[in-house]
Amino acid sequence: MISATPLPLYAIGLGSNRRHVRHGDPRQVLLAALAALESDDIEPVDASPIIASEPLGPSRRQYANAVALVASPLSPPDMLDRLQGIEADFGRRTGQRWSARTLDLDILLWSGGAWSEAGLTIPHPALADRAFVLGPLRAIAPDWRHPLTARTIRQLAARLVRPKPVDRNAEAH
Ligand code: A4P
Ligand code: MG
Repeated sequence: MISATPLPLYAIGLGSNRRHVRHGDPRQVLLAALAALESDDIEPVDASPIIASEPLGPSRRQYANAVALVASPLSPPDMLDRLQGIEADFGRRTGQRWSARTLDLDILLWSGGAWSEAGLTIPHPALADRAFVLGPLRAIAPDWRHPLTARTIRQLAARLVRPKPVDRNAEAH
């Protein structure tokens, strides 16, 4: 009998700011990575547009960023293993935090909720602070609620662009 239980969903963040010798510029790296995600137990559901974003951190090269929604029965640690295998296939250099990279794949959200162990935290801890993640994520999953804050992606994205209120005390002096 075919199970009626829907497969868990993952939101996967993709980033690149280096050319790949075969695939080409970062945008083409992400297109190749989206194709590489599909497998027997990872089913692509949707993909955001690919955006260009200014680098956060020390790297000076622009990034290409996107978010994919995939359905998969894999547990979060198994999904992370799989993503790290794909990163390695794309020639990612490891060891330098925030260095220029050919391909960075992060687990942003999982429909199972939160997960926390050494080396794996879901939701991704920086999710709510990063426009280059929330923008593409809003394009494909605006109503997904962050399991820890209960805010939707649409709300989190709106908070990032809203101007900060004027500090009236500071103004008075
Ligand atoms: N890890 C823990 N939780 C997760 C998760 N939910 N998904 C661990 C994926 N990995 C997770 O990550 C280091 C370790 O995080 C992994 O071994 C895994 O066990 P990494 O990707 O190997 O190292 P990193 O990416 O250099 O460090 P970090 O802190 O993950 O950096 P980020 O947060 O990935 O940021 N600017 C723009 N415009 N666009 C970008 O995409 N990306 C970064 C990297 C910096 N600036 C950027 C962008
Ligand atoms: Mg990362």
